[in-house]
Amino acid sequence: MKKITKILVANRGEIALRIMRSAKEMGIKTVAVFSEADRQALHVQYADEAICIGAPPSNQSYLKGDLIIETALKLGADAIHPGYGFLSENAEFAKKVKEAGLIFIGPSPESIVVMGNKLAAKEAAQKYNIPLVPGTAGAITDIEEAKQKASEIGYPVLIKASAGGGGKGMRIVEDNDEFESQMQRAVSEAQSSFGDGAVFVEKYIGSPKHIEIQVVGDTFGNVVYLFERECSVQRRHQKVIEEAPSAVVSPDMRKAMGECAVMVAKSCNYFGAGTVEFIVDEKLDFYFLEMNTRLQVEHPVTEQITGIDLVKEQIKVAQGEKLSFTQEDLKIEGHAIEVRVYAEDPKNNFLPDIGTLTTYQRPQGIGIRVDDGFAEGMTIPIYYDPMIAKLIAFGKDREEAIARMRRAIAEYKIIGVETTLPFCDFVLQHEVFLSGNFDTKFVEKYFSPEKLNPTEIETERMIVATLIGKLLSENTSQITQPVDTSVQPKKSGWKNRSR
Ligand code: MV4
Repeated sequence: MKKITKILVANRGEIALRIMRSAKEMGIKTVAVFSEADRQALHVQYADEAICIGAPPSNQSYLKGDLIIETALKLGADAIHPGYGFLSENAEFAKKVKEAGLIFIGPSPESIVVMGNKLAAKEAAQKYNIPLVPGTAGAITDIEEAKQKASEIGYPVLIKASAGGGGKGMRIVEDNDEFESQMQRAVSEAQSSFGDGAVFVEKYIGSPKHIEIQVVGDTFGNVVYLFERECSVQRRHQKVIEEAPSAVVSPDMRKAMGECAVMVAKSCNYFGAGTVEFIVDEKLDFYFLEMNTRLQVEHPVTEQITGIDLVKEQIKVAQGEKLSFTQEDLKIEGHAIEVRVYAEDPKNNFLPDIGTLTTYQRPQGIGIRVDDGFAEGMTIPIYYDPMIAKLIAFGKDREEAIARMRRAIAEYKIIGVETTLPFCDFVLQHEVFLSGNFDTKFVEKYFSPEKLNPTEIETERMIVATLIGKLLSENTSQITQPVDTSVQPKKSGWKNRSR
């Protein structure tokens, strides 16, 4: 067993910082790699050493696996943590890290390969009698056979790409007549996006909930589940709000899903932190969808309710330690919610709104955690994901967590870019969200931009603008008339932007 002494973090932004914090607590040195766009970034400042690896576009920096491995060797790092995104689910990279004599902080390349292929994942899960959505056992090769199968399953069906994920290469088919054309579209999309045209058919679950289970395994074959995260509030396959535990999952259902998730992990000899995704129908029947072989964006809600530092566990497992807890040691305490704060304009179809954070004041106080990678005055680069921060609220129960989150959203002051904070607040006060019983259609069904109230700051600005307007346009004899402050519009010129 070789203790890790220095970790190269092959990532940027909040997750790079998140990883370095746990490393620091463990007395492990850190190396940051960064692109030319991230010279001033917080992960660069925080690391013990930092090295520029290339131009801003990801394929010239954060995706350059060979260069990153070379850098780790040169600086004497003994392990690489890939974070999420970028190289995190690249089996080839994981293998090369290992071959270079370094530790990959994540599962084996073999686990990544199996779970990266949806058909292989379903096949592995099937051997353990995990519930799967009814569908074809393998890739479609014969169109008539596939149509026959679709009729047996019953329309609507869903055609999915085996190499896909996040909704890419998915096609809903309503009836027999459109099967062939939809299938051709799915195959060509899969081929062009993933270089693998293999597709399969599943029964289409109309309004599913998306509930996932966090698992952690060690290299001795021990695997435990760290309960569920409810991730149904999403927009175009982009998660918006995540929480743990789920309001609809009973203790029995939790145990059943947890044990299924552990078996899925065991089916591919999994070690490290991973997430097993399920869809759940109206009857609360659950079906295994896929496994994500990385640390996920929303992992903090699990950390908050279990008290487990998932990054620390990843590092311990990677250096060959046994899990220090059993399933019986784990229990849920309280309730945690995470909202993702994106530099996107929810009033304008969530258009990315990159720019400089002229004002950036984080919320504080009891039950609040902010995982971010920015500070006031920094510019959000155009090259990467526009997520500014993850805001996490924790309370003794769901109600308290929601109240804390709404208070924190009100405290969060971001000027310079539009953010998804007002949209998150809209969700948090919605009766359907408050009921706890919502599905992946929530945003589609209930959100429209008019639902957003102007923020306090915007309201103030509008009142001032209206007053000034009145004063300028009216002659002095009319000034004694009451001023109408009941303004709705938000004309673009009123926004304080520094771009
Ligand atoms: C489904 C489904 C309905 N029926 N499979 C979307 C991304 C990929 N992980 C699988 N996805 C879905 N698979 C069947 N048989 C609906 C979705 C889906 C979805 C799943 C999880 C979270 C959000 C979603 C949004 C739209 C569709």
